[in-house]
Amino acid sequence: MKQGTHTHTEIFSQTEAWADALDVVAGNRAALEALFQNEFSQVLFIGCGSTYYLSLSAAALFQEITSRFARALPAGELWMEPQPSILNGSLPRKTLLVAISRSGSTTETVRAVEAFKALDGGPVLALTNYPDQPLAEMADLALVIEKGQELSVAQTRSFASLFIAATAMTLVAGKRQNQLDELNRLPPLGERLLRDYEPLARQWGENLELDRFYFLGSGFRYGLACEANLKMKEMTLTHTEPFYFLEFRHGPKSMVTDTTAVVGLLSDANRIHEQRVLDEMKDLGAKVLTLAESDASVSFHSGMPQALRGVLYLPVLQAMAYYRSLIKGLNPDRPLNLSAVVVLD
Ligand code: F1P
Repeated sequence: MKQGTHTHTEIFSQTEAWADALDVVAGNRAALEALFQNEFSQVLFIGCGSTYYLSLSAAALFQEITSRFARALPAGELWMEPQPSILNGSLPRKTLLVAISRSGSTTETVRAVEAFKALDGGPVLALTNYPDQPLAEMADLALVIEKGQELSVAQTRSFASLFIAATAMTLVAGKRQNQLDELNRLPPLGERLLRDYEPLARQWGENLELDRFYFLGSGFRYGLACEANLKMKEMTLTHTEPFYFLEFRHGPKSMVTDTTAVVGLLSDANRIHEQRVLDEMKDLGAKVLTLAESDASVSFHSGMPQALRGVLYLPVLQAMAYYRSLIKGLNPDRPLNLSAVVVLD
């Protein structure tokens, strides 16, 4: 079988998994509404690697949309330090734990949920792609997006499916019915992006003059920048790093050379500040790639509110990493030294 066949299939078919995620949330609407009737002191999102980065993005989005306190932690941190993570029981109300895991069997995530339940921290909501795994079985409520399952180690359609589920779940929590319906526009928009920007993804992916990538994103886009950074590491063994936009000036920009790519996940409201960072990096010799609703290297033209369309930043960046992996003679289906699930004995 040709190198990277699974990854290619999973990236370019992913909008089916996006639609499945929307169906699963719709099917669990009543249970989600009942869950969010509760007042929580905090909503704690956890995951590992890709799903930790998803947690960063989901927590920022949840807090922005619901105005409830939300944060993200690596699952390993909750496992090792459960009591400080829920403030040693000092919170006036329970914590909602949102555990995110493609496999549902990553040891740190399972152990973290066990530790949280042992402390009677509060209810557990699972977002996962596999139904018959420990996480789905331990959760009080599990959103299982089976069409996000994948054979490749590096997460692509699984991540996007779980991110859409997190976005939709957040809109339920925020009682935004009209915007929930609007999410159904995402799968065709994703199809169009993959079709229209496949050549650009390939062109940037196959440019081996670029030897380092920096992904910049602010707000909920920072977690997505982290994920794009990880795809590039896992699939292509390239030095990459993510930063909040304005943070890049405070030291890391010293690394910029004329073989550096700087990828900006632009917002709407703060674009003027973000673009200024990118212009400064271009003056330092960087090659700049922008993704935004409009007037960018990759323009979504979605007509959707910014908080609903975060998933649109992913497909082209996943495809770029895929093409770079192939041109480097690597196999994106089997990244070096990695397994699909980290199981500790
Ligand atoms: C998460 C994970 C990531 C890693 C890679 C494989 O597993 O191990 O840490 O980046 O993408 O998946 P999961 O808990 O989401 O199944």
